[in-house]
Amino acid sequence: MKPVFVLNGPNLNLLGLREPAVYGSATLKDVEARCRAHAATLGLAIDFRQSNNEGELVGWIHEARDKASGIAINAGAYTHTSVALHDALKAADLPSVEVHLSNVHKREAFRHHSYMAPAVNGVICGFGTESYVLALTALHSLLTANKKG
Ligand code: CA2
Repeated sequence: MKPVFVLNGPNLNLLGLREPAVYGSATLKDVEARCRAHAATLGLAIDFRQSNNEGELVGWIHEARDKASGIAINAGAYTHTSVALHDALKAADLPSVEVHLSNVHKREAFRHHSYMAPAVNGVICGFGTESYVLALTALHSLLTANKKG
């Protein structure tokens, strides 16, 4: 099976280095390692990437159309601003999950709206690094059932 793309947006490269009270002490490398270990138990391959550039993230979603079986995306702050990422996810037409470390609904009002949510199968937020693990489990279920929701 093709890999699942795990895509991470702006500032997620700072995880564990700043704001541990909000995002925890795990670094993005730690999150990647956790994803790799869990994906292996599910029999999934993953391609884990991070970019601070909206256009690069759009390009990776386009690439996923041919090269990935599904997408887990933490678009960071672009979650709340990016029609371009919304359109790319819709066009990709792959099983997909929006993921957040924090519970965005408990935070500032500007984080309550997501442009990703209407373009994906489901949303997981608020469980820290575990959110990624849950997102991979959800993608595995979608892929096993071979449905797009
Ligand atoms: O909770 C999440 O996963 C977020 O996607 C994280 C984004 C934020 O803009 C979203 O509203 C929710 C922020 C990315 C990480 O930003 C950091 C900033 C400073 C230090 C560490 C991480």
